[in-house]
Amino acid sequence: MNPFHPLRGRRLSAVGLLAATALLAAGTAAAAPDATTVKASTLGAQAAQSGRYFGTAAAAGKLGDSTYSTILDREFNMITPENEMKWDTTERSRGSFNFGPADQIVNHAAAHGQRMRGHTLVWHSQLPGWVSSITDATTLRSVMKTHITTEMNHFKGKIYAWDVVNEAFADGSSQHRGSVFQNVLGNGFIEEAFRTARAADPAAKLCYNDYNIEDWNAAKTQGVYAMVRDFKSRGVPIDCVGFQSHFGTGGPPASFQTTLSNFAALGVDVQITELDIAQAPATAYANTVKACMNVARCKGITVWGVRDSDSWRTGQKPLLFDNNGNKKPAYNAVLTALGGTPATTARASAAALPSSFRWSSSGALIAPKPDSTHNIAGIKDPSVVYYNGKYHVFASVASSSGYSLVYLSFSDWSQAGSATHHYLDRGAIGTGYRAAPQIFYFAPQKLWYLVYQTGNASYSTNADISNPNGWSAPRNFYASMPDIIRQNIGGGYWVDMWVICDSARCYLFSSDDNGHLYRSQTGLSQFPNGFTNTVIAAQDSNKFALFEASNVYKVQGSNQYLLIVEAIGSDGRRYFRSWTSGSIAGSWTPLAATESNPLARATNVTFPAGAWTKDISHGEMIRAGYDQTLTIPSCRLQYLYQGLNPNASGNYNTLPWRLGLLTQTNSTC
Ligand code: G2I
Repeated sequence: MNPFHPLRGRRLSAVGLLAATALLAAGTAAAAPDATTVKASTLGAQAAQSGRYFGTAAAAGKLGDSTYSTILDREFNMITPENEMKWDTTERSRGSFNFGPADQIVNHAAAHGQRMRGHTLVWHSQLPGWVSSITDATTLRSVMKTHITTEMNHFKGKIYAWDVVNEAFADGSSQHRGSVFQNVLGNGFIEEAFRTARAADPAAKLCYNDYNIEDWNAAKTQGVYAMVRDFKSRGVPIDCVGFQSHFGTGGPPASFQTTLSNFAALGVDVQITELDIAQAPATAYANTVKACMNVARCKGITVWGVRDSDSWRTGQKPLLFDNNGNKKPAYNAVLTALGGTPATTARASAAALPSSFRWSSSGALIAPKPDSTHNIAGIKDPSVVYYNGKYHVFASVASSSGYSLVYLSFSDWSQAGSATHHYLDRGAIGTGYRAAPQIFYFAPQKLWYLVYQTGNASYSTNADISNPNGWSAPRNFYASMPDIIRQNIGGGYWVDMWVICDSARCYLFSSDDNGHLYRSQTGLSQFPNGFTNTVIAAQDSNKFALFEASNVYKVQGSNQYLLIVEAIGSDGRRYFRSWTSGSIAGSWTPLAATESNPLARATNVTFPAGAWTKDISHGEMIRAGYDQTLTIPSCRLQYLYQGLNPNASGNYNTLPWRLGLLTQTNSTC
């Protein structure tokens, strides 16, 4: 953001304004992606294009294996812990809970924007002896209730769907199998488990999960179907059925799609939850995926492991990646069946993002809260992460005497307006010019970073994002303004510092209110030190077309980065332009980059709660994770922005900026 410049009321001529736009392009620029033909090049991103997910089972002990985690984070946007949420890990002895291994996976998923399936709460297998030896119904009922409630409470808000009961039906039969739950509690134990689960976490989807229920003609399938039909007719809470899909070389039975659609017709989602196929024939995998794609309520597919060497049936080589992490023929068959293009022929610019956008805006959700020492007129430049069940918002607060920073947190946007505002100048960050914050978790150091402008590019760190007093005193990224900025800044201001990292480097972007976007870099292991090699990443001869407030993000499940930059339109109003690139330091290809096809401008935003602003100005996307990779989802984007009463005028620093939330309305998921 521009702290000093009184640009309001300025009207610019549209003629020739954007025609003059020319971004620096290093290397060959790809053609602009066409939203109607572009295909994604990873399983998760491709599944997302039809509103589905593509997941895998993962093991906590393998997250440190970089081949494994690279594939995990590139390809999959749903994770099921392979063993870590099972009873023999989570409650090995009565009342003594251990969520450590599962937390590792949940934290990894949160940091990488992946959703989670919870597996599993009530299962006859991997059950500690102290449970299976219970003979008294009152005790077992109480033990089961405590187990479900404690585990679901621990992971509340972090699990998309729970396998509440697993494998309760007998092989080759339509009856329940024998188990301590069946034998001691009787047929009603499944219903009891589901009712307990709904009470524990009403937001999670509750699934019944089993194997050998894929063939519509099998007695076991009919038994589970009758149970789900009965539950739905009596209002027993059940939302989904998981078909494990551990197949032999022939793949799914011919009736699999019929089975999926018949269950879906009962009013539940269906999911393929543990897919693996002996020898991984490409056709068998493709047939499985097609069965899901042809059923609207088939919400996603999870394979049971990453590489063949990770599989519980490793000798049968049943997965999509070989022991070295190479894609097998079945991988391309799956990507194609999901509607994608195999990576060998995919275009470098493949993106899940559309090339035009439409949004709906909230009303003004967050207004300044002046106090006796903060005579604040506007709240601006928000940065936001969703972490630990809360939105954490950092913003500039502006008054006639200058700028400082504020922090607030809330669990739901409906509570944003009532959240307490903590002024960060009360702590070590101190008073004076501090503005335009950016928040992220730097995973390699297990530290939160707050990056902001002070005249230099500065940062503070904190081990606990929720503690406003925990921030360190400001330090600078640069000894002084880099020469290239000094030479190009003209009459502008050095503003809006923005850090993003890939697996090797961190990059620091900044703007100069004079038509230049700068980029410096340092090694991931050197961060926050060593920013050097400052270059002009993008420029425009019309400074208003490439003004300030740039953000750069990784698009989840794709090889794409998104750049957005705030511009001042021919009507004098703020709006955003966008570009994509295959790498952070690469060339930027226009996506929605004009006044008539903007990323976000008052002209492509509807205001159901009233058109409270004509400016869509400095803000931040709601990210899929919270770490230094700044990953955003590829669909249903949300952008927290600053807006302004169109009739406001006067000193730029005392304008009544408020924060509102845009939600994308033209995504396909
Ligand atoms: O059996 C295949 C799957 C069938 N449906 C339910 C799933 O939860 C089940 O997964 C497998 C895991 O893939 C295995 O990894 O469940 C097995 C246990 O029933 C898991 O095996 C266990 C071994 O039995 C343990 O000895 C071992 O310590 O894996 C553990 C961790 O490697």
